[in-house]
Amino acid sequence: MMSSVAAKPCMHVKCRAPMYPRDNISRFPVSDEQVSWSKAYPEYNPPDHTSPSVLAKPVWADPDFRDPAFPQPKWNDLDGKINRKSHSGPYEIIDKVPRNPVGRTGVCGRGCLGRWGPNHAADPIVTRWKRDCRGNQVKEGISGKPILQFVAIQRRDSGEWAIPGGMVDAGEAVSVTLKREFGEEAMNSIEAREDEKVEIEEAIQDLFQNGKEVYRGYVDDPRNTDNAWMETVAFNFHDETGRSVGRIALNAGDDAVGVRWTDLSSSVKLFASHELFVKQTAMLHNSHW
Ligand code: RP5
Repeated sequence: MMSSVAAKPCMHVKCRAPMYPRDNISRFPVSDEQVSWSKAYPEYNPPDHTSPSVLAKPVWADPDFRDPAFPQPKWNDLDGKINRKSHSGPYEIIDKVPRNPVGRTGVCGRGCLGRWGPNHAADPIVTRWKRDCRGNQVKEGISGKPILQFVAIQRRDSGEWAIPGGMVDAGEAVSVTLKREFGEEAMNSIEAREDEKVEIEEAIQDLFQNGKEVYRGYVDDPRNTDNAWMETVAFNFHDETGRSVGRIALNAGDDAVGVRWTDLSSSVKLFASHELFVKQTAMLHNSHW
């Protein structure tokens, strides 16, 4: 197996956009030079924002641990069924809450993320070779390399194209999250007929047996804050012959409003850090990028 991309990013960009997504909150401005916590920024005064949906205490959200009424969780550790370990190594606890390991984001609190500290996700990158009507691999004109395609979904929240990933539930194995999210978002398994469900299940079961990890670590997700951030493990599942998932009709479901096979190239624009994960996948297969 190839080694996946190093888990220690030193910069984030998408989580410093002027507006915090969904809630219409302005982020405190943070330039590239002001990201690092080691750089003094005495004027830094980010809004403390946690979305009403998180404050409503759904099962996937933590309580406010800044309130002494709540016992402190096991930071940097497995906390019951909740994984509070970071793929990037130990993070700091400042004023009772975790601090973003990459640096300032312009917002503190949790925003719309449920967990203080790392919020764990998993991303399935399902690929096949692009083929012409005779079944021959299509090569890109200039690089001469074969073109890889991956399954992209269009996110309901931002309209951006993305890998069909999702949050790892408390106590859930990453392998289960990968299959569940792909089935729900790219094949609409939730609304499929029983006979369709069997076909989807078989195709996914077969293909998802042999994945290769292409990334593990911090995600530059627009929802990140100074105290809560996304992390993921991205796996590539490759359908070499195109006869497994490659031949099943895609059907957007759950949090996705669109789904399609997308050619991999450096011009692809995706949600959060997903371009990095698909680039790693192209490198793995020595395909056109
Ligand atoms: C990203 O958010 C991850 O890479 C993953 O794709 C996604 C999980 O969040 P939801 O799609 O469940 O909102 O950071």
